[in-house]
Amino acid sequence: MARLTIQELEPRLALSHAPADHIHATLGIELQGESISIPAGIGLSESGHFNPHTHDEAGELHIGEGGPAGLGTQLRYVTLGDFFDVWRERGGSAGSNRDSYFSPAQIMNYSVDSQSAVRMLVNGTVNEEFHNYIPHDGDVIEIEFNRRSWHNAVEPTDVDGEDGTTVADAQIAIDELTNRRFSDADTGTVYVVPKKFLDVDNNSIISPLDALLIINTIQRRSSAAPLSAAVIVASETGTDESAEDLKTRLGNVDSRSQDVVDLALIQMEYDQQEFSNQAL
Ligand SMILES: [Ca+2]
Ligand SMILES: [Ca+2]
Repeated sequence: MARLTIQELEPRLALSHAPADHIHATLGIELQGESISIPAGIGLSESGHFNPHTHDEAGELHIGEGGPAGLGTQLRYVTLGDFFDVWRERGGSAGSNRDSYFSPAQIMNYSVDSQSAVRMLVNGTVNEEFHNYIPHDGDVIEIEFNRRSWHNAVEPTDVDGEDGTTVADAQIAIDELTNRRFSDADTGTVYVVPKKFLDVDNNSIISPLDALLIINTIQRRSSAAPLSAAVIVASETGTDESAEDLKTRLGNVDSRSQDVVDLALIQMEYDQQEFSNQAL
């Protein structure tokens, strides 16, 4: 009898629903601080529906509402991994998403490496069952992919960890200085969970100097002459010309690379922001 008592304490026996019961759980996915949308109609098609599936864009998973679990033929408890399988292979009216994968090593098209981590929260508590987790009715499930550090030890000016150092990295740094989504506006102190490699100089705050270091890196790599010409043209235009108009005009001046034109616009944006009162 003692053995029976132990079995009753196993988590799977604590489930309050049967495999075919119609239950709901809400799923949210955040990759480096950006929420990704989970479309309506995943797993729904004219020929039938898969289990689980979605009816709206709120991330609500409808579970147990039809036949077998996931892509298989068995009637069993649905796991979170089943949802990603359905989204990837049987997207239905939402369309299949070829990036739909989830495991401790990967979320969507982001692979976990020494500089990143994937974390799953169920109703606010860390859960390490990942794709094997069997959702309960009313669960709120959050999956996050984040950096382990605010600083990119491999290439400090590569803020997003993609494609090396580009104008996109400078734009991300300036956006953070402007909007302060991940750091304190007065002190530059970063929040707890790293989202991007925004701390270029690794001093534990995000300041205008971090953005400047990125701009300088791109500038060093670009051809100096056309760059300074582009910046002069940019600075002479004043502020009443829209960025799009300026971009077109700069692009027409000569065959300057798009990178140079983009950088000139970034520098204009940087100069126009009131960053001088922020902590360096
Ligand atoms: Ca980059
Ligand atoms: Ca810094």
